Amino acid sequence: MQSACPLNCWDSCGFQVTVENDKVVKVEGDPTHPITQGKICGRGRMLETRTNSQERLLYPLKKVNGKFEQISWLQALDEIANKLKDIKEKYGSTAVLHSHDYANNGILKNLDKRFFNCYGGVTEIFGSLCWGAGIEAQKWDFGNAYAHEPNDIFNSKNIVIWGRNVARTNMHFYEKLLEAKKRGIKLYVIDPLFNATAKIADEYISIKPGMDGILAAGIIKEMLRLELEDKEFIEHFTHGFADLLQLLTSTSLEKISEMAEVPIEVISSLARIYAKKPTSTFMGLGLQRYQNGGNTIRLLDALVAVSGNIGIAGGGANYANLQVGQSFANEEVSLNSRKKLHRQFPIMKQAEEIVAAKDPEIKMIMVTCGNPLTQVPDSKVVEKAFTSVETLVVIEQFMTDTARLADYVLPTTTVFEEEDFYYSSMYHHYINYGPKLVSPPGETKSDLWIWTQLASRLGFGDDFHNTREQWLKMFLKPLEKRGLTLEKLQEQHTLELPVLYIPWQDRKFRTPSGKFEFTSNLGQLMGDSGLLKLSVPEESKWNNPDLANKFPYSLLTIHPLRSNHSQNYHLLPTKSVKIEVAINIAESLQVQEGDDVRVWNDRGEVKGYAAILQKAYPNTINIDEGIWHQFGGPVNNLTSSRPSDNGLGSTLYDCLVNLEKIN
Ligand SMILES: Nc1nc2c(c(=O)[nH]1)N[C@H]1C(S)=C(S)[C@@H](COP(=O)(O)OP(=O)(O)OC[C@H]3O[C@@H](n4cnc5c(=O)[nH]c(N)nc54)[C@H](O)[C@@H]3O)O[C@H]1N2
Ligand SMILES: Nc1nc2c(c(=O)[nH]1)N[C@H]1C(S)=C(S)[C@@H](COP(=O)(O)OP(=O)(O)OC[C@H]3O[C@@H](n4cnc5c(=O)[nH]c(N)nc54)[C@H](O)[C@@H]3O)O[C@H]1N2
Ligand code: SF4
Ligand SMILES: [Mo]
Repeated sequence: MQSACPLNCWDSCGFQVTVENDKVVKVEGDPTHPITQGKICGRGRMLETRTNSQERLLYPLKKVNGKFEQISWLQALDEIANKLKDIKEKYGSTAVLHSHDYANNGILKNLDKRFFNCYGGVTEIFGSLCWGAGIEAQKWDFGNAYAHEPNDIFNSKNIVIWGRNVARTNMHFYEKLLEAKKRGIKLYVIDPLFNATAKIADEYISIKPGMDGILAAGIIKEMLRLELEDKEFIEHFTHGFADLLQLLTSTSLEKISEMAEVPIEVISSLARIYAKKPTSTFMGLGLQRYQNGGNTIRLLDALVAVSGNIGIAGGGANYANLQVGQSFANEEVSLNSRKKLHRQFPIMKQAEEIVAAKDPEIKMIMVTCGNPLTQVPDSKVVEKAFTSVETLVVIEQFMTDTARLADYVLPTTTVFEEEDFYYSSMYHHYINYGPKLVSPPGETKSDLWIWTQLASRLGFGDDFHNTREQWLKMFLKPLEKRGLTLEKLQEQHTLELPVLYIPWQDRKFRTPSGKFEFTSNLGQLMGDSGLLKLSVPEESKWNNPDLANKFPYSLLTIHPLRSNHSQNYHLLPTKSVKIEVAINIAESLQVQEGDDVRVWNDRGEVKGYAAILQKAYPNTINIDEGIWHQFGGPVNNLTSSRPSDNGLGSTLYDCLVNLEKIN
């Protein structure tokens, strides 16, 4: 039976699921899906294991004297609803915090917003650990973050991948890269790690973490020296070019090469590649999880603009594709007007904010689709915050590190146990239908059922009085006039959304000036100078030489191959932490493959075994993210909760550490 992958991922795959006796027995790719074409990754296949796992949470749990006890749904819902009522009366609704991420791409998962709005407005989190700095950057430059449709890369002469681990995180794009190579299109990969995508590149450029913006500035400078820029585009469709020129004249190419640690010949060759149009640029999310992350993406956008690769087939500054999520009636469905009180904490700093909150203090946290104890930076503070509140409610499928701390754990369904449709605003623009295929095990209930039950106890049951079908139709409302109806989706299982295949082709940018902005008006409205800068990571020898002396290595914590974040570690055989170290570190500390090592900084430590990276950028370490406490994690013991330059992103990879061999 056809279904869809719900995971937070670039690819949003179509599934073909085998069901026997009300049980999912196999998950494979749907060969009829226009983009994903029958191939899926191990994380998709493992949704069968997740669904059937003996470790699934099956009953509501309440912590009594430090131990979980099974309780009835009636008791759980009554008690939680009463607490919500009491808190609202005594302290106001913003004494409740809703902590979440995006573990499930189902559209109905967005109904949590409606619930909290109808309740009166809770303390919400804003920004994103994932892609926040870059999204904001593209809003400043273009007015929005739009990508070209996937097959447009076959119109490129060159493809440049900056910090996207395509083979691991975006497998259908990888398939397209293989095809592009067959067609003679040249592929360049810029990354501190020699990853699986770098292996198929025509040229791999190794870069020091956090220095991509400086490199992009160097490429622009060289392009101008060689007079290879697109003068016509710059003159007619951009704003603030004089400011960019001034920035570039303030430094020399030699200085840029020295800072970025990229040879001048490589910078010069990249300038020629960018000028040989069309060149498409694909940015990953790795390179913007730094203090200078927003500015980095802005300098890459500027390079794409100066080279005239915007709004043309085979070009583009491809980062995210927000067109997809913007297709639905999100605003109307969420009933924002019901919100009476309003408070927001930045997602990366939620823990500090919880601890510091006054007027009102945070009395209760409700966690949905997220596992903050492993995923939010600076775990020590996160643990302190989540244990400090009177009531923690976690809606979960498994007993995660976050669920362990809860006062109430509510067991929820997986993708195959409820009807929804799924989409991702990261890559392609097709939505996929996922019918209910099997009965939920034990007493598991969908998130939507939980909201509906709580709503009726809190006096806004009427606002939740809809069938699933009615909810799905509400979200699809704006698309109906184009014939994109629920019936059609149910019948065809995947539908193409009406998006621009080549964004900005009309050169009408959604910025205040209507132009591509090198100097951002929106940035200025937000209190920034709006100017492009030559900024570097916070934890670096330039910004913090003492720290760099004490902690000489850059720590990356990239996404794991076999797990979506923390979701599969408990179901996989390997349980200890692999610490990948650049060969120069291993040599200088006499660390051999498999040796036990400790990584630490002022925030915390992680222990594990060493694996040596032969080709990584010198002084770089990587520990894949998502590891549970019981297996030696989380890596966020080491990371910082500082926000990115524009305030909306995390700085998870802007992290200096030290390493030693242990016995
Ligand atoms: N297998 C798997 N796939 C996933 C996920 C998963 O957990 N597992 N998660 C999904 C989600 S939510 C997301 S956000 C995406 C993320 O997808 P990606 O952006 O591909 O992955 P990340 O792990 O965030 O970024 C890692 C890449 O950025 C590089 N990098 C780090 N710092 C720098 C830098 O300063 N400059 C440059 N040029 N490169 C740098 C890393 O070496 C690595 O190759 O993946 C999605 N797909
Ligand atoms: N150090 C470091 N930290 C990172 C990152 C990094 O690269 N390095 N990446 C960041 C990024 S890009 C992201 S997107 C975040 C992801 O952060 P999270 O989304 O918090 O990570 P997940 O492990 O996917 O956790 C989601 C939890 O939701 C549960 N869940 C799944 N489906 C449902 C459902 O339908 N309903 C409910 N209620 N729960 C469900 C899962 O069981 C799981 O425990 O992590 C960020 N944290
Ligand atoms: S995790 Fe991503 S690549 Fe894997 S099956 Fe799901 S959508 Fe496809
Ligand atoms: Mo993400």
